[in-house]
Amino acid sequence: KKYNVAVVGASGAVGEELFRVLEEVNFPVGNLLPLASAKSAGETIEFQGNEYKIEELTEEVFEGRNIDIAFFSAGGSISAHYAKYAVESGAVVIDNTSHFRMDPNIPLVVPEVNPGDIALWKESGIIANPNCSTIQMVQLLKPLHDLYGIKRVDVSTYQAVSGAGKKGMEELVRQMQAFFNFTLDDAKVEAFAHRIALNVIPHIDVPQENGYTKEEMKMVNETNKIMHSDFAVSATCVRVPVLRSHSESITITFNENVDVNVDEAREALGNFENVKVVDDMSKNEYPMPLTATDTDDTYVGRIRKDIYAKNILHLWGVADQVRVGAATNAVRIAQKWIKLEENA
Ligand code: 2RA
Repeated sequence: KKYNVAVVGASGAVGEELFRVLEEVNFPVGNLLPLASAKSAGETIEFQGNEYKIEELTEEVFEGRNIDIAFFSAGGSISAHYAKYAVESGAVVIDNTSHFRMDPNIPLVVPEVNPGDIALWKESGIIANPNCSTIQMVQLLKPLHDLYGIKRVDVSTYQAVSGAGKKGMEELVRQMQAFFNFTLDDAKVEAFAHRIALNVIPHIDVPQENGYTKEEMKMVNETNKIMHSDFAVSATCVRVPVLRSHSESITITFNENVDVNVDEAREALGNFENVKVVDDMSKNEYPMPLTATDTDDTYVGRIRKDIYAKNILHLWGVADQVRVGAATNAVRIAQKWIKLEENA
């Protein structure tokens, strides 16, 4: 059976990656409907050797198109307004924005972690895709939570500029060009609060009243919703001048009585679906953005026990956030949704 697929945000960084992932996994696409704002409508995209014209996203565009699966990735306000029209037309919406994530009636899914939640899609017609930095973290937390029971997580992220979309990448490249032209001081700052070239910015998304940023609070709230847990999480989210793939330094405190065995933890991580352990300091082997970019795996290394407390483990995780943290996760949700429908 083939499935008719719409992609809202077809000209964006995640939209473009979605087409690539759908092609690579040989997704059973029937008709394809690429959608975007009026600005990008009329542009073409290539999929499986054919050219498709991007159509303008309107309230009526889904009518009579028999769309089965609609991927939304064009910003929260677009999903807030248009997702219902896709649902009313009979499609399941897989939404990559933050808009629906914390709605108690909408499942928030990382297929390796909480695939069972996909079945709740029927309540709203929507399945939410978590934030990129949350997805790659819960893939590492889940096997360790099952093994030892987590009490608290402290994470610092090193997030690539592509997390802010194409404009983030373009800004870093433009500023680096300016650096080599000796004009960096005059380079435009638009995508981030400060210059990102040769800098590090401890500020991602909107500041909240509690002193954290929205990105940091996404990591706190989404983690416990996905994992059906209630442990403490504290995040510091930082933008770094890397084009692609987010890195995370994660400190995990397990329940009081746990005595962490590093080999056991490493084995649990290595056996987890779509996680790869790269961890041999004697050979300078640990994951880096260069390791993860353009792959569908989440990499983990620098796995080590705390020097002072037997129930604390430190590790370093890296994943391509455009793929694992967005497009690939969305496609994996769709694949599981298809299995569920076909077995219904
Ligand atoms: C970022 N988390 O990296 C965002 C993208 N979803 O800015």
